[in-house]
Amino acid sequence: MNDTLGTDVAAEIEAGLATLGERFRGAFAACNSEPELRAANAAILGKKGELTSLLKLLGRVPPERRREIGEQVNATRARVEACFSGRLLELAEAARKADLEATPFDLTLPGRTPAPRGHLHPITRVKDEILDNFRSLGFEVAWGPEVEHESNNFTKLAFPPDHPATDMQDTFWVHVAGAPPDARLLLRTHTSSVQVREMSTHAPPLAIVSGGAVYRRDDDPTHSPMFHQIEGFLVDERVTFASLKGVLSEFVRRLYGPNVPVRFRPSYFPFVEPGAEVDIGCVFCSLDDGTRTSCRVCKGSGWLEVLGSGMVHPAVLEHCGIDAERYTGFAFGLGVERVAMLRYGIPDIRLLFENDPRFLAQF
Ligand code: 2NM
Repeated sequence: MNDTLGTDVAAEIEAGLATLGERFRGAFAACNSEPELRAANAAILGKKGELTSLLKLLGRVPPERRREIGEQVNATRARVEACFSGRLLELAEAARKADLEATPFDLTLPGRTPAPRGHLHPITRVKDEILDNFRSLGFEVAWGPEVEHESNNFTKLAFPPDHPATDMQDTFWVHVAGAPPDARLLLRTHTSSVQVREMSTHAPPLAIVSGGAVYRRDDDPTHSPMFHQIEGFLVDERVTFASLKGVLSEFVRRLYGPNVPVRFRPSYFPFVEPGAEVDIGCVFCSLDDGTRTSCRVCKGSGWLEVLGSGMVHPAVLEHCGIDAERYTGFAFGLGVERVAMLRYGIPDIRLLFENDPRFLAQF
C-alpha cells in the first residue's frame, strides 16, 4: 500500500466519524424497547455496522497516523457503548416501574380451567356416615387387619374346623411357606374378627363398632369378592334382647328417618343365639304407585332387610376371656354396599368397584 492511498484511508475514516458524529444519541433515545435498541446498536457496532466498517479500515492507515486515528475510532466506540448501556438501563428501569405500578396480578384468581375437584367414594361416604351414627350412640370405632388369623376369624367365634359356615363363606386363604398348620392366615370373611380382637384385649363394658373390606368367593350382580361390612357389639352386665332392640331401632331411625317402621324377625346367624334380622318399611313403595305388589325393590313384601343381629353366644364371650355368667352382649352387622345401592338406586354392585369416572361423578 502506498502513502497516497494511506492518506485517503485516514481521511475516509475521519469523514466517517464526522458523519456518525453524535447521531447515535438521538437514535438510541428514540428506541422504546430493548430489541429496538439492540437493532439500532447493531447498525453501528454490529458485524456490518457503520463504526465496524471504519474499524476494518484501520489496518490500512499508514503506521505514523494509525495510533491517532485508532484512538479517535476507539473513543467513538466507547461513547456509543456507554450510550447504549445507559439507554438499556433506562429501558429496564422503566419496564420495572411500569410493572410495579400496573394493576397487581391476583395470584388467588382461579385458573381458566380449574382442576376438577375429587370427592370421597360413595362407599367411603356411606361407611363414614354409619360409623358416625354409632359414634353418636356412644360406640367406639376400632380397626383390624384384612389379613387375619384363622383363630380370630373362625375359631374363637365358635366355628368348629368343618362347620358348614366355613364352607358357606368360601374363603381366600393366604399361604405362607413354612407356616405351621395351626397358624393359618386368610383374608377376613367378616369384620367380626375385629370384635374378637377387642373382646380379647379389653374388659367390659364395651361398645365397639368397626368397618372395612371383607373377602368371600362370590361374584354376581349383588355379590362382589371384596365388599365392605360394618359390625358392632355391646357387652356389659344385664344386656338383654331389649337392649338390642332399643339401640338398633334408634340407629335405624337416625339412618332412615324418625318415622320409619322397624321390625325384628327371627333368623339364623353364626355366633349369636337368638339371631334376628332387622327390617324397615320399604322406602320405595311410596315412590312407586303405592301398591306394594309392583315394588321391585322389596318385591311386594313392604319390608327391606337392613341389619343382621343377635345375642352374642356365651361360647364366643368365653373364647375371648369374658365371663359369660356375669356378662351378656348383643352384636349386629350390615353390608355397606347394600345401603349405598338402596340409597342411590345403584342396580349392580360391580359399578361400585370399576372406578369409571362417568359413574363416580354422579355422587
Ligand atoms: C351379623 C349378624 C349377627 C356379629 C357378631 C359378632 C361378635 F363377634 F360379636 F360375635 N360380631 N358381629 C354379627 C351378628 C354380625 O352380621 C350380619
